[in-house]
Amino acid sequence: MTDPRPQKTILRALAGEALPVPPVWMMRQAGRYLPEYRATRAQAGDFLSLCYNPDLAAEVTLQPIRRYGFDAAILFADILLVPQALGADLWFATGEGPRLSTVTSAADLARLKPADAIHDTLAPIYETVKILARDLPPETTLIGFAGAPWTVATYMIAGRGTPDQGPAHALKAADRATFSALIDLITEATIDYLSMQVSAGAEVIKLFDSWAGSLEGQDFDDFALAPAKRIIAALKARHPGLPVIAFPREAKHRYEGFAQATGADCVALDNSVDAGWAAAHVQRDGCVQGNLAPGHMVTGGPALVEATRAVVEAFRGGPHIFNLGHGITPDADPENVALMIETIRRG
Ligand code: 1CP
Repeated sequence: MTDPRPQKTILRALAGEALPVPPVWMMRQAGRYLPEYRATRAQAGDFLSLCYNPDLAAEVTLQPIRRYGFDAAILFADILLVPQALGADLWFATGEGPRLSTVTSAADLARLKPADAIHDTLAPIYETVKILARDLPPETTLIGFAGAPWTVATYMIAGRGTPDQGPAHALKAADRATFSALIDLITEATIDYLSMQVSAGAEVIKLFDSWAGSLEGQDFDDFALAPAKRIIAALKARHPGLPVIAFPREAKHRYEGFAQATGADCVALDNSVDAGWAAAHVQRDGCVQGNLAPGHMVTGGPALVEATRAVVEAFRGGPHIFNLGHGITPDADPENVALMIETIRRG
């Protein structure tokens, strides 16, 4: 009889196993801190052309795996491709981040496409997943992803990234029906999009709710928790056994109970969370991911080694996937990433 347990380290941690050395990957591991990424992006022309070019998107996904041997690869794409597939205009102004056409009324919402119309635009992404499922080393887990509905909605409503998600909170207060309908549309599209990623070969799904921290009380229940629960239930119904990582960034005390309330197999922690607290209150329910401060990838040195060991130590008693608390920044030194991995693996 073959052993039914998953063999890849990430899948073992997600199944609840405490491993002697935690598996490791890094948010934004394919990104501007790597010279080989910058070269491939230049070859593609611009960021969106890179996302929609399956060969080049697969290439940048593989670059950090070749360089560092991370335990997981994350599909190279962006959470804002879903709004674009729903009919929003999307462009990246150089040095200024993303820009989108805005959704601020029922009339704007009515102009968007239905959820099941996203696949023409997103077909190249499924192709990237297929290439990766074929070309990744056998020990590397392939993670697919999408933005959570609230976070995606904040960009669709404001037309850009915002420090306090003000425009989204304003629409929620002024016209809750339109706001909720937008959340529902994104939720439906996200289920279809992620399901297609899994069918193409993604082994794990991660849901990024980068702005969950600005939802309070009932709003957190309605717009962070409930959509995540719906997406996870639908995915697991279509793909039994699929592991899901949820990242309700800056959820603070609401990290506690998030896995149970949503059905997520793992909760990713940002670096504002005390690791000792999270071991007692979040890891109790299952796997956690995180949560080294990304600034260490810029500053390095003995402080990086010490902080890396502290994270490993705090989560040693249960299932843990080592990661940063947020994405690595473009000014990071690739040598510091190597030092972090060496510290995790050699102790
Ligand atoms: O110039 C460039 O090369 C673009 C920089 C960049 C990159 C490398 C953007 C623009 N997106 C990405 C890739 C990306 N984005 C990935 C690929 C996989 C990996 O991690 O290596 C993923 C998972 C994302 C997810 C994403 N995009 C999130 C959620 C995670 C997070 O960082 O909180 C968000 C909020 C976005 C929107 C976005 N896309 C890009 C930028 C600069 C932003 C943030 C905009 C803002 O709010 O200011």
